[in-house]
Amino acid sequence: MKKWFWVFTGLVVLLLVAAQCVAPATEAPPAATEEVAGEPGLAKELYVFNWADYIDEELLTMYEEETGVKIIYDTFDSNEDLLAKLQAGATGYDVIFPSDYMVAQMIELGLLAELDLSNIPNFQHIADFNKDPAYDPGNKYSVPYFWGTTGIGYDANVVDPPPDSWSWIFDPEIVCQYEGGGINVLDDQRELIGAALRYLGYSVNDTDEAHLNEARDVILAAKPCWKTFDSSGYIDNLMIPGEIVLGHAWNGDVFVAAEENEGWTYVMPKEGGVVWQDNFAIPASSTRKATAEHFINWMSGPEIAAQNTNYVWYPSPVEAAKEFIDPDILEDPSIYVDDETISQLEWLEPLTTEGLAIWDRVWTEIKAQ
Ligand code: N2P
Repeated sequence: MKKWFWVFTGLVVLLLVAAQCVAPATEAPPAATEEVAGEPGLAKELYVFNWADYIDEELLTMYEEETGVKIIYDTFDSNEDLLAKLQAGATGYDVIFPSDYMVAQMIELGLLAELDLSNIPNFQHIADFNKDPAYDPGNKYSVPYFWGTTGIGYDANVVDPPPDSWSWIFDPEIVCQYEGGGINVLDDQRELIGAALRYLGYSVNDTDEAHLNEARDVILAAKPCWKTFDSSGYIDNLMIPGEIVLGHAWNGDVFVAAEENEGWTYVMPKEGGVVWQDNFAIPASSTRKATAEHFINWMSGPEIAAQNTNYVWYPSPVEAAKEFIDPDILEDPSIYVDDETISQLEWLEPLTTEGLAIWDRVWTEIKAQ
């Protein structure tokens, strides 16, 4: 009996040892820069941080399927929000989308990684108008993503006559007629104060304290009759009939709303507004730079960039994408704006430290009331 006991125990031990040899070792958590099996040199994950409603998310899935890289996608509300997150030490992001003036500000602060454009061969397809911008000469830190304008969107089924001026956003006599269904303004410091400055006949980059106080007073007089302050969820609201009928808006977003309700129309006020360009950039803190460059290159391929424009209705800086872009988009002068219109618009420029302090105070006063 004893003998059989030992034989049996011995067999069990042998089996356990053998099983141990074939069983996979427990995996250690992946290091940030661990490579994926499929594409040599690519990280397992990529953290992408973009504006809301600003990509055809099917492209993210396509990229994941083609490369095996998993994309962790998140959104921010404004350039200032993006900057605050990076400055607060959010080091996990690999690809971010700052606008023109914010690229300049981030370069100055040392927050961006220098790009190796030889890893981004699709850069060759970027149009002359979009490349080598004043905010980043030689595109050392940024690759153009989309560009566009900021003006007024309205539902032509409700708003009549058609707005042609910023007074439709700032004159209480007009604005308060739409108190119920409803006006939205962009919750964006540079854009909203900039629009009020333009309404008053000043530059969107003005730092004169008296002018900024005037802009604040214009905003505070209209504010009680505005329904919402929103720049990230407002496309959804534009799609709900009667919810929002008029607003301060980025052009592409109004065209997306028009897919649901064809009354939605975009107009540039006669006082002029903002022309801008948003960009891919890599935070200096990214540990997955090669993968980030690979993603930027992939997104800038002509057919991919065209699919993205066909979804978000913003003009692509990728010249070679044009042949794949829906003609309705390509031929719309409110999307592919002509040079003459652009010459009446302004780019937002980085402010001086003193100027920024006044803007910040005015913005705080606007938000506090
Ligand atoms: C799209 C965001 C546009 C960004 N919802 C404007 N710079």
